[in-house]
Amino acid sequence: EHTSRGSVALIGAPVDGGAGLSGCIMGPAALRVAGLATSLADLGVEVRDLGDVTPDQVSLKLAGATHHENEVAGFARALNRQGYEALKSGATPIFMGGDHSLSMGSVTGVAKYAAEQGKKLHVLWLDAHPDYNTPDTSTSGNMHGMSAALFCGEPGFDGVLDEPIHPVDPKNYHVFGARSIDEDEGTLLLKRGVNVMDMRRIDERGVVALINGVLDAVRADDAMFHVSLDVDFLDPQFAPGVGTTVPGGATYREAHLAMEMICDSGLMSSMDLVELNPYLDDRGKSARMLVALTESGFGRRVFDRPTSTG
Ligand code: 6HN
Ligand code: MN
Ligand code: MN
Ligand code: MN
Repeated sequence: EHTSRGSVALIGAPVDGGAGLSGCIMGPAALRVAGLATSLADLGVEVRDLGDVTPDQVSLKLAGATHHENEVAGFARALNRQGYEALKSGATPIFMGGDHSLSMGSVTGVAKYAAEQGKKLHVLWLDAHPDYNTPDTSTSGNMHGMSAALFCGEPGFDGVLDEPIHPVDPKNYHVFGARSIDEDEGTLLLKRGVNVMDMRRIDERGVVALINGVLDAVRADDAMFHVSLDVDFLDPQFAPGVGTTVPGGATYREAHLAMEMICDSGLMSSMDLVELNPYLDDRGKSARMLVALTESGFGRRVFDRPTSTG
């Protein structure tokens, strides 16, 4: 009872310049080697691999010490178009990163499609970080820490996309697993009313109550639902192949439970798999983890049971 959309479209996004460390360029290749397409096919999902996108040529200068804006913007523009087209064709796009700056393209493309359908878009961000810096608040200049600020319509990103965006309402931006938030970033998140579920809240309330809260909000709005999975959502012991490890992350079961509940809801309409850095990985461990979590999001279960809500 996974997503009602017909098929999955895999879209490779080997963008690397948004992260502080290089290596995410190999992410899409590692996800293919780890068997993402065949794993989904084995679950009865129809899969098309559209290959890696070719970034647009862009010439742009953002404020402050922002790095690699042309590479990031080039991928964002191409991914925006591909994601929009994939949804229009009836498929569920899965964007294979690449660093998290790719969501500047994936989410804005999905938002464009949602707006055309007269629908709102909710975004669930499974990540150690909220990625809500602007070129003004960022202390690193790394654009993978800015993607959500862009798609929620914060200022400072003029010229990254080549058309006006349909901003996600910050109240419909749900961060799950946060445990590293920059000072000015935190101030902005509070001001905008973003739904930040940090690790302490997950410890206190548990995955089930919090994820059900998100799913209820999506249902109440009859909205589209994008899930963005950053490798560093997981505790580094389960997924070391990422440049921005932070201790105290989601366990193997917490992460799977979240994906299983998302699957049962039937609500997910698009997904990102980001920040996989195969150069830093331990014999494919993190790539396999992303594949396994995607399987849980598309119907893999240990045991069938009469009700899906347990
Ligand atoms: N990510 N907040 C830090 C920064 O540089 O802005 C870390 C960003 C991490 C990015 O998780 O995709
Ligand atoms: Mn620059
Ligand atoms: Mn991230
Ligand atoms: Mn992160």
